[in-house]
Amino acid sequence: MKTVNRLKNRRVVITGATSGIGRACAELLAEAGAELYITGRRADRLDAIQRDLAERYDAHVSTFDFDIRDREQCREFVDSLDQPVDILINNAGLAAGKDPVDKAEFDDWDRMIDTNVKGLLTLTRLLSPQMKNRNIGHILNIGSIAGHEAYAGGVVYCATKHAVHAITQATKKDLHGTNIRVSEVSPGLVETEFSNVRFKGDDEAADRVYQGMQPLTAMDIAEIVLFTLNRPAHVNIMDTVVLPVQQSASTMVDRSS
Ligand code: NDP
Ligand code: 8X3
Repeated sequence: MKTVNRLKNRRVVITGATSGIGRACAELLAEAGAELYITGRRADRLDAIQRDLAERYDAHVSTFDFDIRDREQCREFVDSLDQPVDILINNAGLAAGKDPVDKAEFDDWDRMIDTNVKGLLTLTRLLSPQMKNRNIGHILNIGSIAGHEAYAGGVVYCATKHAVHAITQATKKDLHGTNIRVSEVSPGLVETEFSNVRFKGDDEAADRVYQGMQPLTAMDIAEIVLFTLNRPAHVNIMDTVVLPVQQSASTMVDRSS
C-alpha cells in the first residue's frame, strides 16, 4: 500500500513534546519532513530532542520552553514565530492526584484546569486567527477516554477531558465554512510519564496502573495522530477513541496477563 506524505515542510506546533505522546509525535513528524516548533517546560529535554531529530532526520526543530498556563508566555511564543503555523497539536496536559471529590487538593484541580483546558484554549485562540486568514490549518487536540466517560477519583481530570471534547466540537463549528480541520484523538491507558506525574513521583503507584496488562505506547497514539493529519485536505476526522485490547472502559481492565 502506497501512502502519500502530505506533511513535508508543514509547520507544526506540538505542545508538551518533552515526553510521552508529544515526544512520539515529534519523532514521526520529523521523519515525515515537517518543520517542528516543540514546547514544554523542561528546556534541557527540548534541546536534546532538537539535537536528536536534527541528527537522525535532518529535521528543522525550534524549541520553546514556557508554561502553557501562563497566558503572557503563550503570547510571547506565538509572537516569536516567524512563519504561520499549519498544524497545532494541543497535547500538553496532566492528571494530578486521584482523590475523591471530598478529599482532593484545590491546587491539583487548578493545575489540571489551567493546563488541560485553559492552556489548550489559549494556544487555539492565539493561533487560529492566522489559520483563518490563510484559510488553511489543522488543530488536533489530545483528549482521552476520560472525556467520554467519568470515573471515581477523576472528577476534575475527567471534567477537563470532557471540556476538550466539547472544545473540539465547538471549534469545528466556529470554523465552519473555512478549510481548517479540527480533530481529537482520545486514548485509554498509554504508558508514559502520565502516571508518575499523577501520583507525584510515587513510581510504584504509577507502575501498578499498567500491571498485568499491555498498555498502549506513545508511538501507538502518534501513529494515529499522523494518520489523522495526513488525510487529504477534504477529510476531517473528528475523534478517534483508542483503547488497549485489555481495556474496555476507564476502569474495566483485564489484568490477567
Ligand atoms: P507525559 O507526562 O509523558 O507528557 C506530558 C507533556 O505535557 C510533557 O511534555 C509536559 O512537559 C507537558 N506539560 C505538562 N504541563 C505543562 C505545562 N504547564 N506547560 C507546558 N507543558 C506542560 O504524559 P502523556 O504523554 O501521556 O500526556 C500527553 C497528553 O495525553 C495529555 O494531555 C494527557 O492528558 C493525554 N492522555 C494521556 C493518556 C495516558 O494514559 N498517558 C491517556 C489519554 C490522554 P514539561 O513537563 O516539560 O512541561
Ligand atoms: C488518561 C487515561 O484512564 O488515566 O487520560 O484517565 S485515564
